[in-house]
Amino acid sequence: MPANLPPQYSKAEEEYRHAASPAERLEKLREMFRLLPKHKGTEKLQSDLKQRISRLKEEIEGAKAGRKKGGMSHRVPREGAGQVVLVGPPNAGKSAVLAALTKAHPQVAPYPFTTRSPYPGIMAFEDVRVQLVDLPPITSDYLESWVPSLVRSADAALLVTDLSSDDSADAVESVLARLAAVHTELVGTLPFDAEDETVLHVKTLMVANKLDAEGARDRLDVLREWFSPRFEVLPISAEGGQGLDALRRVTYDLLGVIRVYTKLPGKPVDRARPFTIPIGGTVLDLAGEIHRDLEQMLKYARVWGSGVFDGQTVKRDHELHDGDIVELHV
Ligand SMILES: Nc1nc2c(ncn2[C@@H]2O[C@H](COP(=O)(O)OP(=O)(O)OP(=O)(O)O)[C@@H](O)[C@H]2O)c(=O)[nH]1
Ligand SMILES: [Mg+2]
Repeated sequence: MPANLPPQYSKAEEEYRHAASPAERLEKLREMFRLLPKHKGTEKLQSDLKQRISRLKEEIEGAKAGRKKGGMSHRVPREGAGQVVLVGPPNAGKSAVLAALTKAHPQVAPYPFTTRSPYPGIMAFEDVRVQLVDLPPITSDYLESWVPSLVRSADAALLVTDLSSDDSADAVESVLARLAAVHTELVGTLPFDAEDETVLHVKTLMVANKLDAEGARDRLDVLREWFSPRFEVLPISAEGGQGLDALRRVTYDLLGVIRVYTKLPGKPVDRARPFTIPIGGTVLDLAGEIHRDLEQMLKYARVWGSGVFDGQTVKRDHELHDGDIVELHV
């Protein structure tokens, strides 16, 4: 990639990689093309972008034609502190995991290919809410066309595997390969510096389900041997209940956020509803999370919590910590 691309281009590219729908991706690709300086050094990139734009246009037109025949939209509006998708091979217990962690009632059945459309539910973890989205299974020859964009726009993924089956390592490799083929890589740890800009990495935890099944412990050892250190493997039983508390916590941890409580001057803290911001986020990030205008108006804040004395006055760029209480002054 040429080093002299304007920052607006990189911003559009970042937005492209996180776009939730093909239409949004197309808009971002066009913006990237517009922002790309047109000279000899970018010729390859220009032609590459043009190709991607025309391919995506075809894809969208094809999907529109399909929808007229009775298809439906599969977007899932985000809710809570973050969105986590459930992916995996057929019959692994993805829907059972959703049913165990939330109040949702997806169909759970003893045969593969039960789930056909995205099914959301809200998981409570302490005082935060995390949205889980159950998805249809993925195999080497089955991947619903809309699944990759939902995986790409999620904040993290749970890769559910089946400890009652001897084929689960192979089945998981098929899931990973199928998603990788559409530039979507599930990874245990996000790369510090992505080599290939077209690939989107999604932070993922492997959830080894059906720990209650006969022979599950031995299969768990095999899975750990096979997939570590690529993924952390958490054994659970969605139906027996083992490991579910741990799963709630690590699912929240996957989001990489902290909880911050706000208060008005002279009033007690509002404990009912924490705001969540990315780890490393500042007072300004919190203001932006509350309201866009607040970001502009914010002058300073007072903080009760880590690394400050009670009620210390801090600047807009002060880094917040989990559990901090913040009073914003405009
Ligand atoms: N023994 C045991 N069986 C489980 C557990 N979780 C799910 N199952 C069973 O596994 C089967 C598949 O469960 P589902 O939740 O429908 O699996 P899925 O991954 O959503 O399947 P698809 O939607 O077809 O991809 C059902 O018969 C469940 O009862 C578990 O923790 N232990
Ligand atoms: Mg299912």
